[in-house]
Amino acid sequence: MTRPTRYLAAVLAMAGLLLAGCDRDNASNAADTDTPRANASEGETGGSRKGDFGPPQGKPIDAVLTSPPLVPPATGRDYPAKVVVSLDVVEKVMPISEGVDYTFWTFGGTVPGSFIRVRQGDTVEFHLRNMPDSKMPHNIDLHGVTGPGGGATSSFTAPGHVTRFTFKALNAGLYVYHCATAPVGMHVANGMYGLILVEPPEGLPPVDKEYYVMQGDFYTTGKYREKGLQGFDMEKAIDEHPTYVLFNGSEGSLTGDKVLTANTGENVRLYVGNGGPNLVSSFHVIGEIFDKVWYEGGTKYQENVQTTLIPSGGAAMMEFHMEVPGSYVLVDHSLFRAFNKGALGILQASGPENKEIYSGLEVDAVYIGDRAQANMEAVTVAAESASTGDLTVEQQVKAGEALFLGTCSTCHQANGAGMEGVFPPLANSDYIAKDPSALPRVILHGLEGPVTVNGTDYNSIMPPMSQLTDDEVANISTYVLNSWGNPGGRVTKDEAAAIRKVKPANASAGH
Ligand code: HEC
Ligand SMILES: [Cu+2]
Repeated sequence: MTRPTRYLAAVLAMAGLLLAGCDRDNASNAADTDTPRANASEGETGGSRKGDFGPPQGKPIDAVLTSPPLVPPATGRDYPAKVVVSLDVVEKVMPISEGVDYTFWTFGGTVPGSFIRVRQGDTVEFHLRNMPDSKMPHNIDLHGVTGPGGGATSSFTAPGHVTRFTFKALNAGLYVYHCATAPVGMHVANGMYGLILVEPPEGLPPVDKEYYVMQGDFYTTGKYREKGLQGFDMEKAIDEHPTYVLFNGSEGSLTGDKVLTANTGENVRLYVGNGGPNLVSSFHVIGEIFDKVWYEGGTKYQENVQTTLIPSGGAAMMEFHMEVPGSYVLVDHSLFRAFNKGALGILQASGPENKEIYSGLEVDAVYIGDRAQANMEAVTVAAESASTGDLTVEQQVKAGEALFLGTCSTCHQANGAGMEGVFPPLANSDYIAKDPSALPRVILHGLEGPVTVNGTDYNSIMPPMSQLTDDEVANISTYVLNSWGNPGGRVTKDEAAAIRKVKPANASAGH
């Protein structure tokens, strides 16, 4: 831009701002950062000092609360009201992964808890009701509250009791709420967090779809995907070594038939929180660029963002326009969390192909593998039979097949044929026929250096897969033994456990 045009643009931008009144978004959107405007305080909202719009007007309103991934409708109000929020604390057993149960402590019966939406200047009358069958007392600290403890000091609630406190929502923004009863970390680790949106007085720009996603880290006594009811592991929590890192409290909460949906041509806004208690999230949507991120849940937005950092106890809003149909994968880009601890969800966009923007040819499996599908029932069935002591070879084979597809097939191929000169075959393998116990050993400890399979030499590395549970190792081994001309037989969980303890000389060093 030439000098005069730029000057004109700045003047127009200022005029636009005056006309728009309190449209604060324009402030961060100023095209020319070297104009005086950018340094002035016009973009400020006044924070809490300007957030009191006077006494509540009209009749009290009952807040609409929604369970994730849904978001309540915009308040649509241009005046401050008294809003009554009634939130139930429910302790309940729910699946944390396929065939894995966990005793969650929840706000509203879900993890994360119910989404609350109010307007800046509203007076919120908060009722916290702890269900009579709860075992623990609980309270609530809302980060959108101005006052000691954010409500926690006024809301200690024993089982079967209700407490009430009132606050004025002085600051606009997207805020985390959580339980703050000792041991606080444990209450949060058990799922006690959610989001409250305090809309700015003019509301947020309308979009086509809004979704609520919240990350949390979980600490179970068993390994990742170890079946059955799992307890909370305080040691792992203190060491910050989560077994699961999840969106919306359960592996698969946003995959399979629970994917988020949108159409091409639509604008999508995500309200994303991080309950922690320990980890910071590098939130990313594979295949999308955030057109706008209201980073840290505040008032300003950044544009054209790939990955946004969401601190524990923090939140962000992000908006993007859908151009190309297909699966967009929500991840914590600390990738082991996504692919080995569960922090993965899917936004499915429908609509006609748009080959000018993307050539097409979608292969879900590239990123998602077995993480996307919910059809791991065979694994659950096998685990249940194992616990009752009547696990059949057939059940092991079925479970092993489902697991093989996500774990081994990338290299050895789904039909066990391997890849010439690179990955040895598992089909009709004389290496396996010679010593069937090689299977669980290679799976758990990897393999490195020269090996000859069916007359062909390989000299490569297979990384150990010791992240698998003993059940999983036993089932995959049994599946391979009973497939593609291999000699048959079975490997039990106890055998797998014994082999895990002994590291052979030719194991891969990556253990
Ligand atoms: C990242 C690629 C990769 C994955 C995934 C992988 N392997 Fe391997 N596997 C190899 C390579 C490479 C070798 C040969 C290692 C060498 O040269 O020492 C091998 C060797 C083997 C062998 C011994 C040789 C043979 O063909 O009989 C077995 C058995 C085996 N793998 C089983 C498995 C099973 C079961 C899984 C899934 C739990 C698995 N592998 C996953 C790459 C892989
Ligand atoms: Cu609690």
